[in-house]
Amino acid sequence: MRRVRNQIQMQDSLDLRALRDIGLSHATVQAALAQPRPDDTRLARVVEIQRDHLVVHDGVDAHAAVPWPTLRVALELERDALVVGDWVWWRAAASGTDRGWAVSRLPARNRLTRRDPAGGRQGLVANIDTALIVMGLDHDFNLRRLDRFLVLAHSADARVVVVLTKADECADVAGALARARTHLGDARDDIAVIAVDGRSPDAGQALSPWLARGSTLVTLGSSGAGKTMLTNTLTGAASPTHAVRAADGRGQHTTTARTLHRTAAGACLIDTPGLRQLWLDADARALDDAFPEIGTLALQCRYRNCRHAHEPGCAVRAQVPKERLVSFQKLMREARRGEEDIFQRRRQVARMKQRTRNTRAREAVRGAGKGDA
Ligand SMILES: Nc1nc2c(ncn2[C@@H]2O[C@H](COP(=O)(O)OP(=O)(O)OP(=O)(O)O)[C@@H](O)[C@H]2O)c(=O)[nH]1
Ligand SMILES: [Mg+2]
Ligand SMILES: [Zn+2]
Repeated sequence: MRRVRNQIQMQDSLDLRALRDIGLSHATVQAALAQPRPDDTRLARVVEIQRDHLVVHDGVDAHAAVPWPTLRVALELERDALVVGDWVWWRAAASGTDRGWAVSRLPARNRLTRRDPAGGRQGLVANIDTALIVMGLDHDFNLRRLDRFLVLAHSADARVVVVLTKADECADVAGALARARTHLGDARDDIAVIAVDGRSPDAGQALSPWLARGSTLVTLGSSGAGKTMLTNTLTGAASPTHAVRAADGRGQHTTTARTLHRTAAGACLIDTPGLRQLWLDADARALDDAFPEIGTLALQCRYRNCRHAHEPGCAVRAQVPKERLVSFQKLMREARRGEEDIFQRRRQVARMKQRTRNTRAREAVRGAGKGDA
């Protein structure tokens, strides 16, 4: 092991330093050392996924790449895909014009996932320290949606900052902040809630505690919430001069791909497209974790099987803000439905496998019969 480590250090000590700047953590280095390193490869981070290729960054430059055939097959079999934020062993292209290869993937520290409409699991981003849940203080402010994004962030064990944007357009910023704070309650005082004008450099100041060099953040929120505006402010990118979309003529530019950027302070920030449909990839236990106060208070309900609906002596209903309880119950129903779907799908797969086995057995018998004749 030490020999391998020395090898990596000797070859790449400079690169390792550069890689730390794009979010390489100690845990990932450990994982890299524990894995056999494919020939002629270096560590790189996936910073962008396009339809037919990915872009990886080796700490110095960005390179177009495609998954190595064995990795592609393995990912297809696992119904898994590379996501922005993943670390890979990357092999440079033979010639400058070709695409390089993502040869194998390193285990991720965490991964944000959602269900797809078919019930499968879709990876969104990986290796995240902090999730910025972005909500506009216009029509976008919605506490139930906040809870939904919270569960998503919580399942990856990421720190959460609620960023209320468009503070400049809101008459009662203090009121909105207080509503969000009350909604989350003391149980979630680990979550910071801030209001910003996403176009102003002050936003970077307000977020500075989470923008340490080498840490990785992701923006989450619905379309139009101000995720890209905030990303541009934090990265110091010039104000986007995107073409006006003919379809809506509102001059809005909707993000279509997840991409990792470096902020002026040296953090990595992944901007994501607005999630129109966020099917949760969470089970009942994950929800209990994300709403810790409900489980604690439930111990004080008069009835042990209290559903916190109309039962007398319900401690949860008495103390949890109504909107938060409603979103908990809705998410719980959704999670249970999701779990049922999974069991159903497993039964379906088992039936299909059995049918294939039966068919094979029949064919074998028939084949054997022919051999006899
Ligand atoms: N006044 C004001 N406008 C903002 C602020 N943040 C964003 N906007 C505007 O809101 C609109 C949408 O912002 P975007 O950053 O593109 O929204 P988004 O969340 O990236 O949207 P999608 O990419 O579709 O998910 C743009 O016209 C921005 O200029 C803000 O803090 N104040
Ligand atoms: Mg955007
Ligand atoms: Zn109760």
